[in-house]
Amino acid sequence: QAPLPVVVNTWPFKGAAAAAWSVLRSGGSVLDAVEKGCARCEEEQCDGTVGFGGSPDESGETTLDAMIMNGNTMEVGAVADLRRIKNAIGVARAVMEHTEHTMLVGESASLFAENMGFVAEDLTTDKSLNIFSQWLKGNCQPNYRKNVSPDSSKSCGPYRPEAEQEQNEGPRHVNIHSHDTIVLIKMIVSLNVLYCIWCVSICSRVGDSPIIGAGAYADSSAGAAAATGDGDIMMRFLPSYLAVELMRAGADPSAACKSAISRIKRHYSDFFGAIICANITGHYGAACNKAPGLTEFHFMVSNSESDTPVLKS
Ligand code: SD4
Repeated sequence: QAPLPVVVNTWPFKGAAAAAWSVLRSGGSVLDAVEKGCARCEEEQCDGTVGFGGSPDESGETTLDAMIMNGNTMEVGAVADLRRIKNAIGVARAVMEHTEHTMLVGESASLFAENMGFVAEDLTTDKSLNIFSQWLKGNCQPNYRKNVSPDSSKSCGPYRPEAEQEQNEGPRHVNIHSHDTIVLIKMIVSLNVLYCIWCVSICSRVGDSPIIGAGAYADSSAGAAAATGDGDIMMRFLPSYLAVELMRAGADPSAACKSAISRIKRHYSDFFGAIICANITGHYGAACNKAPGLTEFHFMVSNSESDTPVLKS
């Protein structure tokens, strides 16, 4: 038995880890801890990539994905392609607590949020505008479309389908600077969160973060897991669900994460991504695919052993 509770979050997002841990330490609920931790990242734009001002879509708008899951009750709230609302994790929680639904998407999700009292704001920043204007100038790789070609002299969009000819999918340019997710795991109940995005993505693109079993999964009878990385690839394998089921079958958390990563590697050997998980005895683990752009993966652990979040890799 390892110390419980334990909070595990992806990437060296110390502020988020500290926010979640301080809620638990002062006797707050797990859901509050998860929400506060994720919300801290939304406010701090962790690493400059989470939350508002993140990479825009092809219309220049930043949209957000988020999910929160209660591993005791198996209730979930998720939002995808959320517009104008910075606190995506708060909206996900509102979906869970104030509706009978599991996921709301797009403009209607934003209207729901506004009706629930969330403030509508522009999610654009100078940084996201700059990414967008570089993209308009053709200064980025069209790495998220296949069998299409730019219909102008630019090297990226707008695109039209290639007429007859099959074109191989080029290398995917996802790297440590295009990650945009904070995922927190707290045992017994769990959570997860959010956000997607590429350098620039096709409008209405949804990542793995709000997809149950892909971006995260929690079941208080087995454990919880969450994923970060190239969601377009990773969601095809439900790696978080797989990791939890492997722990249920007796695998230790590190082995469960490694197996979930290996499953994806069979098809996409150099995909960019990592998984973290924790079981109900307080043990945790992580694994990443050592690939171009990700040779080492860092995550944070908070439990009573140190009482402040500790960086692991
Ligand atoms: C996505 N998985 O939307 C997210 C991005 C991410 O670390 O986690 N990056 O594909």
